[in-house]
Amino acid sequence: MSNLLSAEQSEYWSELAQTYVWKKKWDNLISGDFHKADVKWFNGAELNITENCLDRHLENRRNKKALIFEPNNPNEPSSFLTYGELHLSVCRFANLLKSKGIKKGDVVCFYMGMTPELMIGILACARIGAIHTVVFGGFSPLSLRGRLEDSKAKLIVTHDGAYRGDKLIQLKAMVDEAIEGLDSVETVLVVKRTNNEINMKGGRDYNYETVIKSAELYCPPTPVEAEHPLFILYTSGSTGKPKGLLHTTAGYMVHVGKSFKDVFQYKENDIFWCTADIGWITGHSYMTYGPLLNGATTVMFEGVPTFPTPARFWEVVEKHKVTHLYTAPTAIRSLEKFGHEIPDKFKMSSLKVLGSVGEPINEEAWHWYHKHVGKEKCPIVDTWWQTETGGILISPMAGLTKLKPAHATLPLPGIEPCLMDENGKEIKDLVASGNLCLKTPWPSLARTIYGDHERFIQTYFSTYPGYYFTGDGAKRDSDGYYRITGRVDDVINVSGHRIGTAEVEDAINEHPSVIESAVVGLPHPIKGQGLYAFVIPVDGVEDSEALEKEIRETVNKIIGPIAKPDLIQVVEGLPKTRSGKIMRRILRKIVENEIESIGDTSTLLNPEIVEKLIAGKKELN
Ligand code: 6R9
Repeated sequence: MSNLLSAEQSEYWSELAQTYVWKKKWDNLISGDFHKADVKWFNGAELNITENCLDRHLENRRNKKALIFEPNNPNEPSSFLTYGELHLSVCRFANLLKSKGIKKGDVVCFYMGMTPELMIGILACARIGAIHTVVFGGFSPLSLRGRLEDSKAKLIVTHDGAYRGDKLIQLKAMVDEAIEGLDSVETVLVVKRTNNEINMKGGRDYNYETVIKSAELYCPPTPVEAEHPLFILYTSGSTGKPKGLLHTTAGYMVHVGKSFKDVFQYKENDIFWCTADIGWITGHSYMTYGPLLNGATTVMFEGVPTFPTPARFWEVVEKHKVTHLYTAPTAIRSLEKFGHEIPDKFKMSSLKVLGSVGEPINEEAWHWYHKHVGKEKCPIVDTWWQTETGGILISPMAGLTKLKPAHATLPLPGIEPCLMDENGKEIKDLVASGNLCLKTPWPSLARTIYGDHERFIQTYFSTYPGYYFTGDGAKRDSDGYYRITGRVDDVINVSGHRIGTAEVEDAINEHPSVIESAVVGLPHPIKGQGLYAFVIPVDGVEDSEALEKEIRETVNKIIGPIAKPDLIQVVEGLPKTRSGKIMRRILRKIVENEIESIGDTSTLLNPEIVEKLIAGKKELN
């Protein structure tokens, strides 16, 4: 037993783990500590997570719907897979992967739209001990290439094209571009969706529909060690290139399955709809693994909230009798904009619980969601967690925890958050505000940054030795409730997606007319935060619409559309310290219109620049 956990915590996690199916039980619950960032759980155990998601339900839930698929276009019929059918599909996909040479420990990349094959595919990897890495379809070919180089994926699964609202995204063509000259990718499986014309390279590219035909119907689950990698998921940090967070099998399973049940108070026959894309952690944990571990029915939606009309979400809720809707504040705000008359037309009487995730939810959006969607009878669970934490850590339990708008409230069982002051000490007072850390390990914490354990230690365990540092700031009130205030590092949360300022700056600086740039978060009515870029051009280049357009296009090409700056201000200089460091704090104050709290600028290398930046500030339309 680790001296990090209390006896009660150890008992809690081991009793919980007993509720799952194991090939071999663990010898010891936990080893390692936060100092070396080498915590391991359920040492010596063997299992297969898909046996827990699928096989064990076959006896009682074979004919129950596991997955309901709602296509982008409402005129196309929806479809579903029962547990029996999902099990069969996963087995066949797993056999197909094997026939293409994929073995335990190999990495398989998914760059797809949201169709059942994506969920089937990642489960097929888990079935044979291969590691999945899903790259969101909104990332550019260059971003995809970076992730492929880092993960050394041998096989990619993609679509010919993907539908998102009124757009057709040419995924296969983007894959072709991404893997040009990249030898590590041996095979590309192409699932047909849009029937747009694509190029197929002989010996490398295969039509999924053709090759799946010869796949055997049953694939036994490969037993893997508790700490065998389950997936890699890339996310942005405050510096450098995206980090591939590595999650392992047993610990992830144990916490994700239980947190799903606890937070949402899931009951048999509920219909759970998480609107996230599987390209993000929420789609992994609460569209796929969490619901399936509990034998639930999970809804997968291919489209976007506003296509073909802003009533789409409410239509889906009524059509599939959704009981749980789990979405992001940015989606709520984007629908709020069209007026409450739209959701007011829908009874949505099936709804029992609403969820929020991805960014702080502002009180106005909270009340709108509560009144017009939940009709004042559904609790809202404001769930705080991260790609790194694997599952929800701080959240109300629906119907059990007294709610406070915009508060993530209390930690889940077994979880021990704390707040740190500016001297790096834990704040013992109940009412406090500080940087949010976790004091003790929990099973679903990521184990490392793929290929860079040193960076893992540096990023999460060095700021406060002995603690996991989240990168978020938070407040704690007299009820012990946590309210997450947002990132305290250089990560910007755009529509609930994490974007590193350094990454965007590097992309902007690739433009030949740019010398230097600085990107900060911009308060944004829909996205929560947008991106505001200050750009220093080379001599003789003036601010122009054409330049701004080119800069956005450069970012689009290097990272993808989600990282395009909302506003670009061309400037002659940036406020710098005498050691040459950009004073981002000042830039943030300018962008947030908090000029009076900029403070003393006299120690800057170039104090005169501040006034000029304020004078030239751009505004959202
Ligand atoms: C699950 C997910 C993590 C960051 C996190 C924080 C913000 C997530 C939140 C929230 C306030 C909530 N965040 N949930 N902030 N209230 N309920 O979103 O993972 O994409 O890794 O983002 O999102 O800033 O640190 P990920």
